[in-house]
Amino acid sequence: MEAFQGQCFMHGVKQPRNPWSDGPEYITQCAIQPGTNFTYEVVFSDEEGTLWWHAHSDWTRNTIHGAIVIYPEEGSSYPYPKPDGEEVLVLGSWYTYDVNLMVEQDLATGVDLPISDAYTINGQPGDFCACSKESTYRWQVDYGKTYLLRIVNAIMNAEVFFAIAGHNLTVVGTDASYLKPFVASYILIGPGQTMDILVTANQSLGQYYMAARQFNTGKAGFPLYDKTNVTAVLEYRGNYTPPASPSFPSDTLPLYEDIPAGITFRNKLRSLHKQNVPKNITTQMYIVASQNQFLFNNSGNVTISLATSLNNVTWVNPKMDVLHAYYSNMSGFYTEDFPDMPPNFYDFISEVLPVNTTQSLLGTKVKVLEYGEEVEMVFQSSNVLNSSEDHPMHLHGHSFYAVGAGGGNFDFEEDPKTYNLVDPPYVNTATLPKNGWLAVRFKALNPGVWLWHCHLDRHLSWGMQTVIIVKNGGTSETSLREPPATMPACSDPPTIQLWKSEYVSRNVGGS
Ligand SMILES: [Cu+2]
Repeated sequence: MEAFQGQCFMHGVKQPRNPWSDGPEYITQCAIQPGTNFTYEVVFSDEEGTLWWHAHSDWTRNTIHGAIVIYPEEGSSYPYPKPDGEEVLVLGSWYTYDVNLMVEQDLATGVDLPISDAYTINGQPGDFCACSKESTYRWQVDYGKTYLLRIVNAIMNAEVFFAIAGHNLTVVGTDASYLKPFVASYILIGPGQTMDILVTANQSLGQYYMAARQFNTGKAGFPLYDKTNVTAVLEYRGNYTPPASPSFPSDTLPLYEDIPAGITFRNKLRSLHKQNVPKNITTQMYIVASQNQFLFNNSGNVTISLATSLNNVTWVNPKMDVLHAYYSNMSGFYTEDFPDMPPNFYDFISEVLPVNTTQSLLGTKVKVLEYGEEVEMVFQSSNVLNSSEDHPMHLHGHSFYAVGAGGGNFDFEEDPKTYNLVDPPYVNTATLPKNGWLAVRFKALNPGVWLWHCHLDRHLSWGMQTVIIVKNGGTSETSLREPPATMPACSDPPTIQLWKSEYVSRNVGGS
């Protein structure tokens, strides 16, 4: 394998008391240098189903990732009839060039970040890409059998719809947590999410496309996104004459900008059982996720640069990882003042917001929580620059309850009345909808340093992230484990760092 610098993250594995093996660069460790190694100790707890692992440095996760399958414990079984077989499909992005290099250049000059050349299923774009036709991924099934399909969205920057021609999908789990089963003709899955689906091979012997395409919630009429219809083939074993071409799910796979189809699917997710949702909230936060724009000094030229923020803070990586600094009581690497509220309130979803509605602040601001706190975070999407779009928000070290979501500005009086506090999905990633809000709750029972971020890498690279530090409880069982004997050293400056250039401290159109 070619030497690379990076580190890996077990996406969705809670790693109780063990942030040392969580992985994100500058949050819980520094990069593993080429020629060196670091061993992760992965601690599973209540996860059951499908998760995945991926690199968490620059955009290396594009190629460095894989699925994690967690079976029911010995002696227990699935909460549905045992499937006859199973299959893993990993959705990915394909770039025909060195994407990390391109990202680095784009961040240095402030322009938009790269768009993929195609999406892939198990590494192949499929029959509609000439280069892939000979090697399209094929899944062979036997008539009459029921399979558990485990789908991972490892795509860099896109939620996708997915459907199989002629076959229903029975969704039974997401993010390694069981759901009340429901039958769907398509699913919607965002970056970071995993979904477990039962598929019964009950159609005429033949070949059927499994297809996905982007769910684009970006600027209306903005044509620049990857329009690949990625396909793999579900093919029946047996004697039959193969068709000239497999059938395509054209009647069930929603179109790129079918917002109602996206919302309808998300609203179906319910935990299998009644959940113990936190109700005595001790920390309440309202967090606005926004696109921003800056003027900055790029080697003497004043340049416009894109950025993103949470509560108006654009995250800047520290030179030493937050975990090390926190554990060793070293000051100067981060501050504990990530705000609970946006600095000012405006009509977040207005179509006519000036670009300077908020001037984001560059900082390394974290939120500190006491052990055992019951937390509610309401995320609000902002439409600054008319660039509101879905944000798949992902928390490390915890799953959380996605108790509510809706359109418009969050209404502190009315919207909480719509929360599902009975059987909300228990997930590690949930979508903050375009021009809407998302409410999540969790109990802070995992001491450590944990990243909270948008799982669209273009937003992550621009700073849409923060960190929660959960303090130790009173006992050794509620406190951080000892660090491993050695952690990768923080000797080098960040390889890709926001804002390499010196900033002019005013924003576009600002006074
Ligand atoms: Cu985002």
